Amino acid sequence: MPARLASIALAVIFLSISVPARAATIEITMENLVIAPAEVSAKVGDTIIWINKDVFAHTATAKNGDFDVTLPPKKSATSVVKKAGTVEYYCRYHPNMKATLKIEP
Ligand SMILES: [Cu+2]
Repeated sequence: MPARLASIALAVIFLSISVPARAATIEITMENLVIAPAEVSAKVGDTIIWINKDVFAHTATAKNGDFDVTLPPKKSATSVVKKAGTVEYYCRYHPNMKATLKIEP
């Protein structure tokens, strides 16, 4: 009996770890004045890691004002996705750097 209880307990522990959908972490890199990937799908609650590999500063500035992340040279920053929708963003210093974030609820 104790062995059976132990296996049930293990199953409960396993389920409680694996069932909740864990928020994803998404990396977006800025290198040589290019944002990659240019289009990313995310969900509310996901974390975005912005990585600036260039030797100058960039920003990730949402056209609709939802976020504005400043990235000093060779630095990274994180932000959590809070609102659903398709957000176009760009770099304020290099307006040719553009990308899209598709956020599902
Ligand atoms: Cu830039």
